[in-house]
Amino acid sequence: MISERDVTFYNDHGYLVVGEVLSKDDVDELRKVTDAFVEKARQVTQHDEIYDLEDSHSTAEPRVRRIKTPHLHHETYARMVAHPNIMAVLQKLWGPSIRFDVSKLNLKSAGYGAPVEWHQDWAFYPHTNDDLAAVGIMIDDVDESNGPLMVIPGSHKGPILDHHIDGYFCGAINASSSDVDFGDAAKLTGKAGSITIHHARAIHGSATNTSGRPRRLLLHQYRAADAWPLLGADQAWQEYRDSLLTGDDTIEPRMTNVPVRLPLPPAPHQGSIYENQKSSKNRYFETAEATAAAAR
Ligand SMILES: O=C(O)CCC(=O)C(=O)O
Repeated sequence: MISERDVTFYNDHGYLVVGEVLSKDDVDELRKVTDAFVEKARQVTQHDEIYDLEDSHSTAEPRVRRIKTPHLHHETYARMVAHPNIMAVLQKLWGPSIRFDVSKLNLKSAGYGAPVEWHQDWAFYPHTNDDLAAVGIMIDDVDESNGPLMVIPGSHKGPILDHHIDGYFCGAINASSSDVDFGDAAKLTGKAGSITIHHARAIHGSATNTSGRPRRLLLHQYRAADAWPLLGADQAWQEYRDSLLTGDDTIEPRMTNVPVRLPLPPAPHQGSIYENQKSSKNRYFETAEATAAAAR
């Protein structure tokens, strides 16, 4: 699925886009299932186990920001977790033994889909080694105008930046006090059925979708089987072991020299990264609500 050149690119830059990973049938099915989930959100009035809602959500106009753990809620999403093409890409990067962590589907709907402030996934879940990445399946065509995922090239080799505010974790980098040049960000665009891969230490974020087209990205978090979460596994032991998708399991974590900052004490707003980031100050991306308020 990917070449040695792609591996070198990923190792140097901390991200990769791979085209034609999913078939058109897979993409059509994902769209259909996702539309049905959004329709069902009419009955939902607040965040729950499945739905994370936009601030402007209503039953008349259901606005879903994220479907949480979609692989647990529909067989179509579950089938994508160990998709052979995705496994082939990850094995080329890390070797044979791959473990799944969790999935989430960020909808970033046309016209208002919420931004995600700059952050490093590693700030949320440091491990004993950093063979960890998030794979984003593009359910829609993604271009520069519908809120592509953006990554600061090479940032996966740098420090873990401060993701705290007022002494609490907030899941976002303070854009005005960091010396990162966010203008350097690469925009991860591609046709529906492509995937993005970003290293867990890479600085990334995405803007409000002000275009007339949705940008639905189904994100899967994966790790090498020998990368152990420093905060401990969320699941029961057997469930953790069952999350091995390919290769061999081990109870001997591989330790490497990685920078760590713990996401503690926890963010005051819980439930999703969007909620965590609510307490951040000096936001980089303007929300649709802020744009509307400024226009009034
Ligand atoms: O959906 C996006 O553009 C950003 C995804 C992300 O970084 C996250 O959900 O943690």
